[in-house]
Amino acid sequence: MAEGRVRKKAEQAGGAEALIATTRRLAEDGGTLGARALLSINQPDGFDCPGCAWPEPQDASRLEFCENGAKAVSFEATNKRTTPAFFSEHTVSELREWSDRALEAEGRLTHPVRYDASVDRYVPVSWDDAFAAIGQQLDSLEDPNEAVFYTSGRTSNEAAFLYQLLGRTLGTNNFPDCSNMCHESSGVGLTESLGIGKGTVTLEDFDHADLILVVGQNPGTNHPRMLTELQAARARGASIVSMNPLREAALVAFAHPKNPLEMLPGGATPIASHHLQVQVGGDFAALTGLAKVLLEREAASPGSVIDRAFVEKHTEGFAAYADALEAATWEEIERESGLAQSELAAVADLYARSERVIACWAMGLTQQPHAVATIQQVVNLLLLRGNVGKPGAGACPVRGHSNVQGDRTMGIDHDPKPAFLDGLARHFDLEPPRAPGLDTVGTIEALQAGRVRFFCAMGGNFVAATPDTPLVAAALQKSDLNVFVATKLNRTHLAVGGEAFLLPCLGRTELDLQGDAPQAVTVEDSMSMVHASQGRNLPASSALRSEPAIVAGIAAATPRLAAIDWKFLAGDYARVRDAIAAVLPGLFHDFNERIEAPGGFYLGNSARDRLWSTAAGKAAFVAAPIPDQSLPEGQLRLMTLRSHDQFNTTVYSDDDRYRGIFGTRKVLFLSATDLAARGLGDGDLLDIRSHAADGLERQVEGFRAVVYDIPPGCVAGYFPELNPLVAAGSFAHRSRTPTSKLVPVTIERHQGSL
Ligand SMILES: Nc1nc2c(c(=O)[nH]1)N[C@H]1C(S)=C(S)[C@@H](COP(=O)(O)OP(=O)(O)OC[C@H]3O[C@@H](n4cnc5c(=O)[nH]c(N)nc54)[C@H](O)[C@@H]3O)O[C@H]1N2
Ligand SMILES: Nc1nc2c(c(=O)[nH]1)N[C@H]1C(S)=C(S)[C@@H](COP(=O)(O)OP(=O)(O)OC[C@H]3O[C@@H](n4cnc5c(=O)[nH]c(N)nc54)[C@H](O)[C@@H]3O)O[C@H]1N2
Ligand SMILES: [Mo]
Repeated sequence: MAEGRVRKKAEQAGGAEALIATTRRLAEDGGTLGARALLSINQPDGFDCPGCAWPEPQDASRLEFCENGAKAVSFEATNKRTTPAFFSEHTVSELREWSDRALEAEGRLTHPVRYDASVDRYVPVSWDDAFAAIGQQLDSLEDPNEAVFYTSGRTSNEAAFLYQLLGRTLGTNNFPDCSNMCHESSGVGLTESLGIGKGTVTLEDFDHADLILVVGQNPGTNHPRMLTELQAARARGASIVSMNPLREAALVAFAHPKNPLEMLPGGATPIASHHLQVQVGGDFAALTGLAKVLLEREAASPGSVIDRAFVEKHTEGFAAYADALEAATWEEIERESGLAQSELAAVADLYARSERVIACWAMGLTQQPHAVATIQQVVNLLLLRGNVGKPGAGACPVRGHSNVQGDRTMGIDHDPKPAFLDGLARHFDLEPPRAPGLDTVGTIEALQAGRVRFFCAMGGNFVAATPDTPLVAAALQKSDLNVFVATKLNRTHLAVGGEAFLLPCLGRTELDLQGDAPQAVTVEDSMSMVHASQGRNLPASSALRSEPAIVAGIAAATPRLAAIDWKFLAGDYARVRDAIAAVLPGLFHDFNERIEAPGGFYLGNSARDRLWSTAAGKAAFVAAPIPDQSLPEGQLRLMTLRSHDQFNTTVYSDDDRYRGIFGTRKVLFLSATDLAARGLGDGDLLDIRSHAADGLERQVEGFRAVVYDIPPGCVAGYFPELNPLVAAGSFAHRSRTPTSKLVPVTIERHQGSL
């Protein structure tokens, strides 16, 4: 043990040096390197990386952090400050003209401020006055459903639990969250197919898989620590198949020669053994093709491919699924997927030869119009060979925000599970509302209709992250009171409504004292491991409060919520955890004791144990015909992506070095074929127009054409710059996730000068 620790220290130092080099530019921008902070990322007694939700290895001697995690930490640990003096110098109208990047570059918020319409500025306010005004407003609502509580996935379990408790004590389930725009489709699809909306694998399964599918995901940028697993799997002979319209760096492509993949464990070696360059939205057809080959092989040699014992004992719906596969023609599979039958057959045969298969996916699947049905095709494929509930196999939706999965478990859910509400009712002696509340798309509709009087955002950047940026910004202005809890200024905070409060909070990396006692929070990663996180950095300002303290402050100032002793609860987060344990005893019994274990504890997963909490008590094959997604002549399928230098709406720089883009984010990646067909060339300036069912005109201007290896008919560009093209009314069936990955667009040469 002692030896392990010494080795860990040595590795830490080396790792930190490399990271310091890669984050030097951030320092030049005014970010502190936060070297001390970097050293405690993902350590047993440190804080959880605020980057992504990829789990930490259980082996404590294995230090895990990555370049992009370091960026997230450095960005929070910046020494720049957005003070009341800054707000006195700039009107809110003026700040609306600033770029998202410029707003956040001002650094950490330091003091609570209130919007004063008479001077069009945020002005200082005391915490007590802010809480009193917010509490009074909440108390005055005639209908609790006039209030909306948004959450972004960085919020800790403890803060999220108190936040939902506030809303439900008030009487609403209006909890839209970033998950609605993210993995909602996975939750909906998996719940119906497997009886649980979470991934079934643990990190250890990656050590045993023979084949790992990576569908619609760019781990080299968005989950860099996942590459460690993929590379190790490849090194021991496992196959890795990527399905993606792009040959993403590290996974498939070599990096731009001038820009080596410094921080990628795989160096310049592509990790994937096979690449299926599917067209945007073509996954349903591709997955149908793979399964069709498997059934054909099985018919030729019965018992050779399908795990019949598993299918019979554990599943239902196989016959209808087999019928749907038979009905699908190769002509339509090839046309809709953009892939040749031979390519699909090669991967299907590889799948049939593999004993243990993990399927990973992210936004490339979840943000399509047919996302839920497509994810269910992934599950169907796994079920065919019993690849759920055995070591080295399973479904792995790779979550985004570091605690987005935990927030759901804590009840940040517009459609909460009855058992959770029963637990709240029992423990807090209240009658929580049972009717579903507003999700993100529902909130946008309600804002536009003027039905929201109170909007609160626990983190995030609602205006920039949602579709239809300008329309949402205007709609958020219609509310009577907006409350924003945040670490940095962003576009959302400029949608001030009748009144607004901007309340600055501690970040994950910072020391959180309640009374004199340092507090730990907990988070749940993408593989259902719950563990503690404790910040060490000195807070960016002595006026900051923690998210739990802010929720408790608001609740305690709201007379109609007086039945709960909020300040007592938030005074020691162990008390919040005791309450969570009481509400969810099955998952969180002995919560405070169990987080003492290094690495925390595993929440378990029923499907992993082959217990199917579905209507039929079995895992479900879900059959559906291949959707027709053909577009009118001339339209292209736009997918909106992250660059290597951003975290969602937070843009660190205008570079995307793995894709060879420097100094601008206003680009559109297209095939040479599509450019030539329009008489356009590489580097030309374009205007992009989208086409939605509502007929509204949506356009962005002056984007530079970049010829790229992308299937003809498909184009790509960056989120959030392209969000004005995504229509709020265009969302995935059943999950209502905005379709950020399949936006029908046309392009033309830019009119006028820039
Ligand atoms: N550094 C960094 N890390 C992050 C984030 C960040 O912004 N920066 N964001 C976090 C969050 S909230 C999330 S949700 C995750 C997001 O992680 P990803 O899902 O990897 O993020 P995207 O950039 O949206 O990339 C989607 C990938 O899907 C592919 N794709 C697009 N459309 C299709 C399609 O129709 N079919 C297929 N098969 N592929 C398609 C794209 O080419 C791209 O490779 O990352 C998390 N981690
Ligand atoms: N077109 C398009 N749109 C998309 C996507 C896409 O791929 N394409 N992806 C979608 C996805 S997957 C997601 S998850 C959403 C993301 O949507 P959000 O989660 O709403 O957005 P973020 O950009 O992650 O939020 C950044 C802000 O969070 C605040 N913040 C940072 N840390 C903390 C903290 O510790 N506490 C508090 N209170 N605030 C903090 C800062 O003020 C920062 O400005 O966007 C979605 N929108
Ligand atoms: Mo996300």
